[in-house]
Amino acid sequence: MAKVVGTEVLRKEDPELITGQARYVDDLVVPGMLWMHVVRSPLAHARINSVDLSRAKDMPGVVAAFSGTDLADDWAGPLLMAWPVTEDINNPPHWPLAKDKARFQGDGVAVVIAETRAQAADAAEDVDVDYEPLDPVIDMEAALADGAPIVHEEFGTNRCYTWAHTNGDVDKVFSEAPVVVKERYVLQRQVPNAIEPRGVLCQPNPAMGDFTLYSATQIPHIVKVAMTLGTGIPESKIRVIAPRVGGGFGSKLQVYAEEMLALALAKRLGRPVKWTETRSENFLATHHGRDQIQEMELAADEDGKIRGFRAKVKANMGAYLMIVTPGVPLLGAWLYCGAYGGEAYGIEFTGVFTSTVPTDAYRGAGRPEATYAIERTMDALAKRVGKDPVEIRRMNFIPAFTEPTPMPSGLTLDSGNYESTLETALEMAGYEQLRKEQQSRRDSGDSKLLGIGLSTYLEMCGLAPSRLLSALRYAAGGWDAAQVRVLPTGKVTLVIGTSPHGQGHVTTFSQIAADDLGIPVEDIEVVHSDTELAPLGMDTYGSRSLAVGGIAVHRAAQKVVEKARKIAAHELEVSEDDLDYEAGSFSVKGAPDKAVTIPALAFSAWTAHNLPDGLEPNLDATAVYDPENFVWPYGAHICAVEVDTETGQVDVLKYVAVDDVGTLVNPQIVDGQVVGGVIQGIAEALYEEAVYDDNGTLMTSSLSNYCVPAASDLPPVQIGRHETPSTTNELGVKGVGETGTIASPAAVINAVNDALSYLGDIDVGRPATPERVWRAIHGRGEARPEATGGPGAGAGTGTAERATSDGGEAR
Ligand code: MCN
Repeated sequence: MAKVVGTEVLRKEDPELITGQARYVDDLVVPGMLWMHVVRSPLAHARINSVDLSRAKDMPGVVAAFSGTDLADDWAGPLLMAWPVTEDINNPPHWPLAKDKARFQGDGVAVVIAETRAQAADAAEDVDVDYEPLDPVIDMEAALADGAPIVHEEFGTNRCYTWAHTNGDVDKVFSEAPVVVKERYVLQRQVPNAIEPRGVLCQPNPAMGDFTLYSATQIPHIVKVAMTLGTGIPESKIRVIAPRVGGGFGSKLQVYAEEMLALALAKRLGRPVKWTETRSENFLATHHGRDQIQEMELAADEDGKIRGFRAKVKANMGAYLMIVTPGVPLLGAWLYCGAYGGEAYGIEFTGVFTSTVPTDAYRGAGRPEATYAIERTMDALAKRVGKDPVEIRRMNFIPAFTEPTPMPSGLTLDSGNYESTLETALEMAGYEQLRKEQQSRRDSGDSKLLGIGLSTYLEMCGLAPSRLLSALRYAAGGWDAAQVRVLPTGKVTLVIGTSPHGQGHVTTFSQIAADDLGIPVEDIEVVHSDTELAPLGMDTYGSRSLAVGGIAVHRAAQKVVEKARKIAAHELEVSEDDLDYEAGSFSVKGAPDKAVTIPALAFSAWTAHNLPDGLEPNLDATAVYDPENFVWPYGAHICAVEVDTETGQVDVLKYVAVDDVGTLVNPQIVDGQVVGGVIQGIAEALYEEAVYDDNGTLMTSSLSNYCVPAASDLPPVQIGRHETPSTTNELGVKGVGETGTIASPAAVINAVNDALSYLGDIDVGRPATPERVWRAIHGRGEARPEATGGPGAGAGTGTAERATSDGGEAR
C-alpha cells in the first residue's frame, strides 16, 4: 500500500458536514428538555441591590428562576482559572452568576428555566434587578491611573499581575547601542465569531445519578475536570460530549458559566437543561481576544544589526480571569525577537482589569501580538537605518540550522531556515516588480498608492512540554493520548484525545495510522470528543493536535505493530528479528511468500487460540506522549495593498504565504488552515474591532456593525510550501492551525504604512479602516466614537488612534 502521509486525502469528515447530516448541540432534543435563559447586566459596572424573580416565576411555562445568591451553595468552586502566572496575581473568584456586583455589560445575574426557549426569554424580561450604577473603567491606561474606578474592590487596584522575563544584560545592551528604535502599538480588541455559537445541553440520568453534558466546546476533557471542581459532582458521574462543533478559534477553549449552570440546574430540577447562545450573546458573553498596548524597542548597530529586544506590554484582562486569560500574553513571551538573532531580550507584561468582557485565547493567542510588535518594529528599524525591509530581515535572521538551537529569548528552536522561505516568497510575489510599480505610481501622481508589507514570522506551538508548562505556573499538563484498536475484521478504531472542530483530525490522524498499520484510511474510524469513549486527552488549541496528539497516534500504532510482530513470529515460527515489516505485512527475511498481515494477526489476537505465552489477547495499544520541546513553525508572508488616498480604502491586491510547518501530513488540509488563518489576520488588520463607549456599552455588538469580512472582500492567497522536519518529534511535524493569523496582520499593516510612507511619517494603526486611513493621510486627528458599516463601507472607529509624531499610535 502506497504511503498516504504527505498526500491530499480528501477530508473524511466532509460528506457528513456538507450534506447537513452532522448534529450540533442545538440539533439535540431530548424528552423533558427545559430551556435556560441567562439574564445579563445591561450595565458595565453596577452594584446589585436586589433581584426580584416573582413576576418571572409567574410567567407561562416557567419552571424555576434563580439569582446568583440563590445558587451560591450549588458551587464547590468558582469557574476554572488555570493559569495564575505569578504568585501574587490578583485572581478574583468568578461565579457563574454575579452576586453582589455586575462587572461588565453581559455579566450574568439570574437564570430563568422554562418549557420552551421563547418562554424562558419572555420571562427573563420580567426579572427585576435593582442596579446601583457605578463608574466603569474601559481603557487600560485609565484603569491603572490613580483614582480609577476599581473593578474588584478587594484588590484596591486594577493591576492584575506583572510578569517579566529577561535573557542577557538588556539594560547594558540598550544603553550602549548606537541605534534604538521605540514603537508603540495598540492592538484592538476582537470578538471571535465561530459559525456555530456556543450551546450546552445537560441530561441527568437520575437512575444512575450521573450527567451527560453536551457542549460546543474545544475542550471536553478539561470541561469535565472543571465541572467536578465547580459543582463537586464526581468526575465518574460526568460525561462530556462535544458533538460536531462549528469552529472555535480559541473562543471554545473555555469553561463557561452556562456549562456550570446547565449542570447545576439539571441536578436541581432532575430534567435536561439546554441553552443556545444567540449571536448577540456571542458578543457579550463569549470571551474576546487581543487588546494590548505594546511598547517595543530594538537596539541595533548603525547598519541595523540587532543587539537587543525589549518590550513592555499592557494586556486587557477584562473583568474576570477566565481559563487562561492571564497566560495568553505569555504564549508570545518568547517571540518578541521573531526569527532574528541578538544578545539580550527583555519582556514585561502587565495584566489590567477593566469593566469589559473577559479576554482569553483567540487564534494565535499571544503570538499574533508578539509577531505584530517585532515585524512592525523591523520595518521601523529598516527605515531608521535606511535599508529595505527585505535587507534588514536577511541580515538579522538566525542562520539556517537543523539541530536544536538557542534563541535570544532563551528557549530552544527545533529547526529552521528562515531566509529560504523569504527568498521563495519574494520570488512568488515578484517583489522587484512590485517595487517598480510602486515607484511608477508615485512618479505619475496616482491617487492609488501601492504598498508592500512583509512578515517573516516565527511561531511557537504544539503545547507542550508539561514540565515547562509547570515552570510557567500553568495548572494542566501538555501531553496527549491515542489508542489504536485493530478489530477482528481488520478495521481500526482510533481513539484520540484531541477534539477537532474544523481541523480535519479524522483524516490526518487516519493517514498516520494507515501508514503505520498498512490499513486503508477508509477502514479507520476515529472516535473523539467524548470523555466516556475517549477518556484520555488534553483537547485542541495552541496548534498542538498533530505535534502532540498525532505523535501519540503514531506511537500507539507502533506499539500495535510491535505486538503484532510477536504474534507473527510465533505463527511463522521464526524469531522477531527474522521478520521484515512493510505496509502492514510481516514476512520472513529471504522468504517473502511466508507472510502474514496485520488484519490476520488482529483476528488471531482476538480468538486468542494460538498466542505466544504471556501475551494478552487483542491487538490494541495506548500511547500517551509528552513532548520535550515545542515545535517552531515559521515562514514569510508578503502582502501588496492598494491604498486609495482619496477615500482611504485599502484593497489587498496580492497575498503570498510561504510557510514551513515541518513534514506535511495532508497538504490540502494544511493549505486550508493557512488560508483560513491568513483571512482571519487580514480581517484583524483591516476590519474587525470591538468598540466600547465610555459607559462600557459594546457599540459593535452584532454582525451588522462588527465587520467580519465576506469572501468577496478578500484576495486569493498564493501558497508556497517548505518542509524542514522538526527535531522535536519523530514525524518531523509542526503545527499549522494558527500560522496565517500570526503572520498576516503585520504583513498587511506594514503594507499600508509602506504605501503611505511616500506621504510622510504616517502610521495608520489598526484596523486600517478607510476612515482611519483617510484621517491619517489628512492629519485629521481622532475618528468618530461610533462604529458603522462593513468592510469597505467606511467603518468608523471608536477607540480613536491617531498618527503620532514618533511614528507610533495612541489611543
Ligand atoms: N497538519 C498537517 N501537517 C502539518 C501540520 C498540520 O497535515 N505539518 C494538519 C493536522 O493534522 C490537522 C490540521 O492540519 O488536521 C491542524 O493541525 P494543528 O496545527 O496541529 O492544529 P490543531 O489541530 O491543534 O488545531 C488548533 C488550531 C487553533 S489553535 C485554532 S484557534 C484554529 C485552528 O486550529 N481554529 C480553527 N484551525 C481552525 N480551523 C477551523 N476550521 N476552525 C477553527 O475553529
